[in-house]
Amino acid sequence: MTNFNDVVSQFRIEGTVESVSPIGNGLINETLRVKTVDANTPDYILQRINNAIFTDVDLLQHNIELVTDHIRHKLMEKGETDIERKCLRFVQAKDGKTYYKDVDNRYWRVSVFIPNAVTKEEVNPESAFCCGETFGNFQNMLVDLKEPLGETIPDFHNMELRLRQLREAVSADKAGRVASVKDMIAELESYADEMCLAERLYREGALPKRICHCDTKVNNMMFDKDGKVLCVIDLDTVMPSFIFSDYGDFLRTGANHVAEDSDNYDAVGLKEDVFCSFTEGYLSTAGNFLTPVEISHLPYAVALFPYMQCVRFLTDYINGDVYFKVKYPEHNLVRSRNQLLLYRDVRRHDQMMADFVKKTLKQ
Ligand code: GN1
Ligand code: MG
Repeated sequence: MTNFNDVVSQFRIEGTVESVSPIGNGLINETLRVKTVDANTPDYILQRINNAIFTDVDLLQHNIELVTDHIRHKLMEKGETDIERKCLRFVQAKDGKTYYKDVDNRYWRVSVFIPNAVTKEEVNPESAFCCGETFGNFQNMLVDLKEPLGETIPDFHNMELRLRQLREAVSADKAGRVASVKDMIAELESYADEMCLAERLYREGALPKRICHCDTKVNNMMFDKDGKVLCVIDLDTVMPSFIFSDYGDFLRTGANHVAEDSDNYDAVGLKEDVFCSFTEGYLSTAGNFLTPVEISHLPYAVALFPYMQCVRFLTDYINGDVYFKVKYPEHNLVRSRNQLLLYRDVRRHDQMMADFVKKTLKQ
């Protein structure tokens, strides 16, 4: 059993720890809330970094420090108030680093808990606009970051790599599950070339990489009590990527009628109203720096992310559930079925999405 108090005592926190308890529902890291006794000292978030996935913790924390410092600086320049609630702050360990490696080679970090804030699990058309605005603004703020960021998970959203990983999993068939998912694999393969378009455009020099969040879910944002966005959290995957990552991945979860792991398959599908308001919000802050190629491929991005996530969940199912946390043996299979159905429904909206993007930019 981990003694969390011992871990926390390695960091330069203020106050005395009262309790440490789990919070959040991420699939990768373990997250805990640290309450301090005195009301005048902040509470904290303690996280165990999953270093099987984020193998270079030093690079990871370096990226996060660069990003948070840059954003904090921008907010100060703009004369923003309440900056501590609008930008995450990581606490130094005794050696001055923003992480601590314990005797069992486990990595930990501590950030200041943002008080009087709430997270949301569901998106509605009203909040979708703010979400789009916020992620567009996040990319916009980082457009002029001078120092290059490393890739915390190399080729994280590279569709060609994700397909190679699926094919390798299929050949190895470690968990003996391939025979039961043959149809799905064949269907995914039939869309493979089309879905690797971004990588081809990149090689041709037609599509840039920019600093993106790469895990744009509504539960990775903090809101104040009035529903206004305070800040974006979960910065582990902030790295150079195609802007499709932030735009498409948000809609993958935010605009699906059901959760990504729901087996209510008949209900899976794209919420058009959320698509429309998220797109309007995103273009209101990102529209001025996006290139025509990026803009014309936004509908492709909406299809790409359910497709990619289906490939990733199915790969993990075939490998015997080694990456995503699962609650029952078929969990990854259910998730991949759900994402494939979402992909199909998104494709039925291709024309509508393209028309809507055009119309929004004309306004
Ligand atoms: C993982 O841990 P969480 O839920 O923030 C994953 C995302 C997936 C998501 C699917 C580093 O994110 O890419 O979209 O699960 N993060 C990583 O629910 O692989
Ligand atoms: Mg998360």
